[in-house]
Amino acid sequence: MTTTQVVNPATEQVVTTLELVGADETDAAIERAQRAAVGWREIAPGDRARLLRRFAEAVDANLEQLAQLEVVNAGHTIGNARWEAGNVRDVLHFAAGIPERLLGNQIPVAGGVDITFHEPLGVVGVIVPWNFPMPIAAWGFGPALAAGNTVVLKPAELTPLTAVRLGELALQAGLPEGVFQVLPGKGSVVGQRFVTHPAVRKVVFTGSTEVGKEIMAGCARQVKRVTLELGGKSANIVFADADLERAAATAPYGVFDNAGQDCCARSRILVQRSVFDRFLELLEPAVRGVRVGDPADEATEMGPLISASHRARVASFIEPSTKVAFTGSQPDGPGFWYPPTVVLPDAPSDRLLTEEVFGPVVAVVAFEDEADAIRIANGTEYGLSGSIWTNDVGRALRVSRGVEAGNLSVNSHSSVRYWTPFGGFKQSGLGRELGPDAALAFTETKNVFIAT
Ligand code: TAP
Repeated sequence: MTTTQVVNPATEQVVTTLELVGADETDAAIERAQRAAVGWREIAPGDRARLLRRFAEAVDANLEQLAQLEVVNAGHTIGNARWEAGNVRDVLHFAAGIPERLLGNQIPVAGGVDITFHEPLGVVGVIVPWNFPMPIAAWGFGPALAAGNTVVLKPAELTPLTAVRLGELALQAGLPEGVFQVLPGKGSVVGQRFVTHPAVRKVVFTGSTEVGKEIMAGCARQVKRVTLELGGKSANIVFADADLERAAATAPYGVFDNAGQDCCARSRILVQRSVFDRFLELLEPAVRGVRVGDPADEATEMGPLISASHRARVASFIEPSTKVAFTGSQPDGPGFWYPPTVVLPDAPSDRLLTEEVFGPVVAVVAFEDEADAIRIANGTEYGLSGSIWTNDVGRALRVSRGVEAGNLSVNSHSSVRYWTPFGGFKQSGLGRELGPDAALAFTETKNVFIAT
């Protein structure tokens, strides 16, 4: 059996060694899930709801343990990790409201009655990246289970610990065996088997756009359903009429949260030319003030990057010719640290403006007017999130409608609420998670006509 060493990215110490699931065990788990699906879809809606509520309560009762695991495994700050475990609980409570509300239609027809049903798909495979191991897992398994599917879940190899614990909590809460299984393993083995095994009827993939395209192509062979949550290069657009002090004070947190390893990171700041210099003056102390350090310390605002190789990838974006405006701090000693870094690219083609760095690096550029801001914001293959800072409500709405992205916030940097839809335009993804319709992505609509 292959094993993997789980490393604490803040200390570089090995936390534990975990056995990885291979191809045969993946097949066995998928077959268990297929058998369990028969019973799970037949459970009375109220009982399925009750089991999901119990699962949510088990997560809540173990919230601190889950959060501490994420601090150690992913280097997330303890504040963020608590929010993430709480998000799993909330997604499950929200999902628990679904079984009794999965309403079909009754459509007027001649000669009979026409009704629709939202049927579960069967087995759903969820593939999770390392950047937000808990919430991203729950956004898939919560609504999928609620809609009557069984779930096999593959955490990222680097960050399996919280997912494994969630699998245990599901069983403790009373979910039947085989309904929710966590399979730590390699993407090329376990993840690929989700794509190729015919009993897996849908794959929910969150990760890089590159791997997402492969998953989509693989799923096409079986016309397998797919939801993709991929990369981003989101714009934080600051107009001259905005509250500049607040825009500058909050901009670091819109990009450096989770050390920039966030698909929604506002990694391009677009500033109206008339206030460009003033904005940079205000941004500098805000960036230098970001508290980078031990993620277990309650006061810490930014932890390390996930691994040495990821740090090397982030660092490779800063070339000798890169104009670095200023940087924040980073601790000495072991750990995969990288300081908050603000760069001023010269050309629109600079890869710091076009590629996802997935680290604490932000590029600041000037724009002339509203049309120019929208043009620059949309000048990327991605379209996940973004922010618009202005005190003109008409402009806020015009620009919100103009920017090609799935999740925008005005005068704030919020992207995610479990009861509002989340997902990307263009190459940032396909389909939506969360929100009122989350469960429908895990069903097929069936139309039945009954002659009277
Ligand atoms: P990836 O390398 O794409 O990995 C994501 C997951 O896919 C991991 O579990 C990985 O397994 C698995 N995987 C890799 N190759 C596979 C294959 N051929 N078949 C099936 N599964 C495979 O991404 P990452 O570097 O971990 O995560 C960072 C990326 O995720 C960024 O681009 C980021 O923007 C994106 N992301 C997007 C969102 C949303 S919501 N849009 C949210 C978070 C992250 P291993 O662990 O074994 O490699």
